[in-house]
Amino acid sequence: MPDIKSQIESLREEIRKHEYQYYVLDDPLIADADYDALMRELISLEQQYPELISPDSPTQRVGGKALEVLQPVRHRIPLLSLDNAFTQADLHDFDRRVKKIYDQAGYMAELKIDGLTIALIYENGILTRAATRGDGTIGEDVTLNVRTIKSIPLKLKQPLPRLEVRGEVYLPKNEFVRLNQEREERGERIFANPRNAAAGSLRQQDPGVTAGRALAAFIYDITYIEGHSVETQQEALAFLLAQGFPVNREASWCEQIEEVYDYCQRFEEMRHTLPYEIDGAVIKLNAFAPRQSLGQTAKSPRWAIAYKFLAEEKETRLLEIEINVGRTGIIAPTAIMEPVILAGTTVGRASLHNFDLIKDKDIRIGDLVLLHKAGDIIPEIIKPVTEKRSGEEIIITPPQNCPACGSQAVRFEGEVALRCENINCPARLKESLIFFASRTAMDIEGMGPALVEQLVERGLVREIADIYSLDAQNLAAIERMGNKSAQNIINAIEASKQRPLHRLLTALGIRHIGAKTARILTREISSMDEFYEVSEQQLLNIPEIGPKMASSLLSFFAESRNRAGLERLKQAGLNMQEENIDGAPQPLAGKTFVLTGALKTMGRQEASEKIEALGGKISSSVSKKTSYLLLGDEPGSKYDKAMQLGIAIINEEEFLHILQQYEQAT
Ligand code: 1X8
Repeated sequence: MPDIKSQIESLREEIRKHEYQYYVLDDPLIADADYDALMRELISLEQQYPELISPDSPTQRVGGKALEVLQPVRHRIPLLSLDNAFTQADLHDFDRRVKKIYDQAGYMAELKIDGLTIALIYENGILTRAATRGDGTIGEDVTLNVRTIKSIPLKLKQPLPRLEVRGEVYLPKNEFVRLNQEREERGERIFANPRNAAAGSLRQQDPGVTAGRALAAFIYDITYIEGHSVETQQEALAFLLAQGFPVNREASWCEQIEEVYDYCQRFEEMRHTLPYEIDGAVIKLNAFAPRQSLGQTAKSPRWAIAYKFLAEEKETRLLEIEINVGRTGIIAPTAIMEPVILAGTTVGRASLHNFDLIKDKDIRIGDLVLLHKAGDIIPEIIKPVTEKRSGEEIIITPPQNCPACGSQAVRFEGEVALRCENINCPARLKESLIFFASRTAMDIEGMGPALVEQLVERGLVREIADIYSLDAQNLAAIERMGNKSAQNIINAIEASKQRPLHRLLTALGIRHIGAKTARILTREISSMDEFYEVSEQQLLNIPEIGPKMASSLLSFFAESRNRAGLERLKQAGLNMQEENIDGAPQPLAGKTFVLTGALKTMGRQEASEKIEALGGKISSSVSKKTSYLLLGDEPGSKYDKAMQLGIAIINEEEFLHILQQYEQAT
């Protein structure tokens, strides 16, 4: 038994180390699959010896029952807010006030993360409580939810008697975009910005929901410590990092306030290139000693200040509303506006998501509207500028019918979206075809939106399988299409018949079954015939497949219209098998590639697919396990890392050569 106990504990240490490397340092030492294997081993041991399970085990992040309501907690040390600075002069004022009390300057300039403030308490090195800021005095207990955030340590490197820290939980920009896309497809309300999305995710009653949201965190302050002493903010950040906390790496020591101002300007300019949203910088007197004597105002300390960036908002005119029908039948309004430059790009369109939102915000055609970018990326109308109305503005009403096919627009209970339910709707058909032919799906070159529009308008394609009945003559009849291009497209269509099953499965656009899931499915279920027969249990036995995906697949294959469509595709000669099922060559099996910089002949996605098709793996960062670093133009820090570790570095030409060598075989 002591043996098992220490075996389990050392396995946990190993896993914690890899989580730290991956989530905090962004520098994994092992491949995902190897990490998964360690986790499985630990889970299996803990199943055999349940008495040895402890709450700080990496397996215990998601646990506990869904709560009725979040419990209020009082902060022992109130969480103060910060005074704001907006100009260089404000920073100088701050500097003067500080220097009156403490003459040796020296500041830490840090990024101000636009997230949700949390306070964490560790007792004897174990995370015992996490609370939201609330009003600064009373917050909410979100311990179970915070435990699901992988970068937050459940156990510190050192078992300090007591440590209280403060930080920000946030949703990375790309996760925000993904989450909203998903919600929109499901007809659900979308989050206005990553901050709201993070708040909504953290204040969940069910930690299982939080765990699915890919929240991240930065910890930036020690509010109380026992068993160790820190004298400066710089030391504090280093100490936090060493204890396993995610610490933002952009913090910078500045001797003078001028440097602080440079820092603020630099990050105001490059804020859009960061993967998370920031709304300013936080400037802290580096030394802790004078904090006491500097004291605080009613609600803010005098030793720190927040430099706020200008909100990037612009006014522009709403010209008209375009109504689009998506692949899944969702009827969504888009605002067409006079183009303006916003956060570095020209913006002339913004999704309005649904008609409830237009009504709630009272947006009218002809309005001047205030525009910003949600999550720093997605253009969004904040509100109409009602003071500047002329009275001529036109109120927008939801359509009664699908704008493309005229069938009645319906709204399901609990959804905000309007939908067209006609699966033969030409607008839905067009979107389905564009998706079917797209690069991640059947990859039919030349079959983009313009051609699809023509094919559907001319009645040449009424359902997906019709693509495979087209001939060069049909196509040549289309305006501005020469014989040559017609023939090229026919060749591309012909070539698509040989695509592996996972691409066809992706192309069908079944809800919840994207490219990645399709690949996972076809590893286990390798022919279309098997999909016809598959049971729910069989699907659920695949670890990555959840009940929503399973039920979506089953209902797709149960629908006779879908089966008839698939039958026509089969008759047309489409491959209905996954490649490599009977040991087709996988020459790159066991090799891990990391890509850096841009390639000339193909996109990163395409390069990744090609590597995977040959059995290789893609990893996002260089580690000892990397077999090759594929070097494109303007490589980043991965190059230096690979040099350091002595990883084989190949250029694009060499990569193409490897592909050529093997590709014929598969
Ligand atoms: C709020 C924030 C602080 C920091 C980063 N992001 C924030 N949202 C930081 O100190 N680096 S400090 C702070 C506060 O004290 N209200």
